Amino acid sequence: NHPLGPDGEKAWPKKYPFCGGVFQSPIDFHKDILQYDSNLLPLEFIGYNVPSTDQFTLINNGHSVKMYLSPTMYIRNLPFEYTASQLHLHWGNRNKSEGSEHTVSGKHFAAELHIVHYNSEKYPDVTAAMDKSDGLAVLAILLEIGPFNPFYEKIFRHFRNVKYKDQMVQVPGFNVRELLPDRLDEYYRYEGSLTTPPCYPSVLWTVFRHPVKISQDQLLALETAMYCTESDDPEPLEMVDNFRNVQEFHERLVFISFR
Ligand code: GRE
Ligand code: ZN
Repeated sequence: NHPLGPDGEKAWPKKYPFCGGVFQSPIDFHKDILQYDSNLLPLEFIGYNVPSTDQFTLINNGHSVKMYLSPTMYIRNLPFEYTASQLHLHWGNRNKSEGSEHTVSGKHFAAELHIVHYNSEKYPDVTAAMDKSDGLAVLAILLEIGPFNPFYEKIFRHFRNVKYKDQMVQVPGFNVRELLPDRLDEYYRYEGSLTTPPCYPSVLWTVFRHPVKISQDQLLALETAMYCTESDDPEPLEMVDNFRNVQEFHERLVFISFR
């Protein structure tokens, strides 16, 4: 059994009780649970255009590939001001490119980008915020196959330098807004959790309705570039299928900004 994703996750609640608890993510967006809310405004992104003289650290943490963001990046138009912390991806494998965490009417997308922010009005840093009910805001971008995407390539071109766990590389700053879909006004909004242990129910989710396209080659690079294991491990473990299954969503609603 693979330690990540659908196989590994059955064992999570024993060690991490929140993983078996309430407000868990991801979920399937299907029509019975969706409710239009006219108050959902497009988010505003401040400081997202990071100069190339600044650098982001990209790291293979053994579960995903994660890029630390600049504390000068933040979002407005949520209940609080949220400051950027990191982004990371979830994906499938080369034979089954169905690695998104959230699904729409039961359908997976190829992969999913998460941009994690913390409530910087109430908490001093992401560690203090991550277990608080109003602690985090995560933007989720669904990825599907299409033309080559030069903006995602600004991250993907560094994968060769983070093949193994704990490897890291510096990435020149760029406009992180370019990773988002053109339409920022249409999204799903609900209260959920981290999708990895300890699964704290602390995340205000914004999942954009419109997927972003990356090429077949770029997706394959994501699905095959990395290992969960360190470079000297005698039993290398490919980093694939690092998505969690959709969770029960009883008695809850997802608010949508579109009809
Ligand atoms: C994750 O590890 O996948 C994760 C975080 C923080 C927020 C959401 C999330 O680390 O999915
Ligand atoms: Zn995630």
